[in-house]
Amino acid sequence: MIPKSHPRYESLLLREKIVKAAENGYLADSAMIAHGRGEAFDYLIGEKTTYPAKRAMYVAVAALLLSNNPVISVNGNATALAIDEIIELANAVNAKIEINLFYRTDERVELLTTLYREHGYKEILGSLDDDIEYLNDIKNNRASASKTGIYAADTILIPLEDGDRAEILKKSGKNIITIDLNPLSRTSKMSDVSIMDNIVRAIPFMTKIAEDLKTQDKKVLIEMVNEFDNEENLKESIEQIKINNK
Ligand code: PTJ
Repeated sequence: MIPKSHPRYESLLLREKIVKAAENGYLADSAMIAHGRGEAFDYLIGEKTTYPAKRAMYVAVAALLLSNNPVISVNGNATALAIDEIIELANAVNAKIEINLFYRTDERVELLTTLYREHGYKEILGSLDDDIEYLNDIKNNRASASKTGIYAADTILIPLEDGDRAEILKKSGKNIITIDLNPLSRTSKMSDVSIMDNIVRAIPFMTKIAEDLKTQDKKVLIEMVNEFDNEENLKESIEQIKINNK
């Protein structure tokens, strides 16, 4: 039990979630390395949501609301840190949720499917009995996608995604949104909208934004998406790291 008075309480709580998920068997072997990298970047931004991240979140939610078939792709780390919040966001923007693992094993897929169902999300895609297709005709796990989910999606939110998979998704013509604390990652650079923030802060904030943007005129949302420049926003995100550490 971590005392609330501990100066690194929030961060240690997230570590505990990751450790527990590893014990439960649904994390990738390298999940802790990925988490540690995220922690380091979060430290550099002062563990706070920056202005460019907020701007990217508004654009991301607008894009999700404008989409015909938006999908949130989930892996072990994202699930361990924010399963209930992901389900809430999916409901708020009317998106599907699909399990899509970089290090895919049937056992992990099965454990994650059960977990989402236990948390009240019955229609989880990417389960073992789902209909799978391959993106860009690449017949490997990296390119596998649910026929009614990612395969048919126009916009996909890919939090904490590996660069190889992000590239395959991008090449298949999808509109890609990522949440990645590393603004220099291939995934961040390749995405249409990159949110440099911790998934535990970003997802609940995006759900709040969705409640606000849902009442807006469609034209306003289109304008928000069209005016956004991801490269410029990433530069500003990197600038925030410098400003925070002066
Ligand atoms: O469950 P699987 O098999 O799909 O595997 C999941 C991981 C995350 C292990 C896999 O996708 C992977 O190896 O990813 P990478 O290449 O390590 O990239 C993950 C990115 O997420 C890195 O750029 C990290 O900085 C970032 N990251 C880690 N924790 C967080 C984060 N971004 C936002 N919030 C976090 N809490």
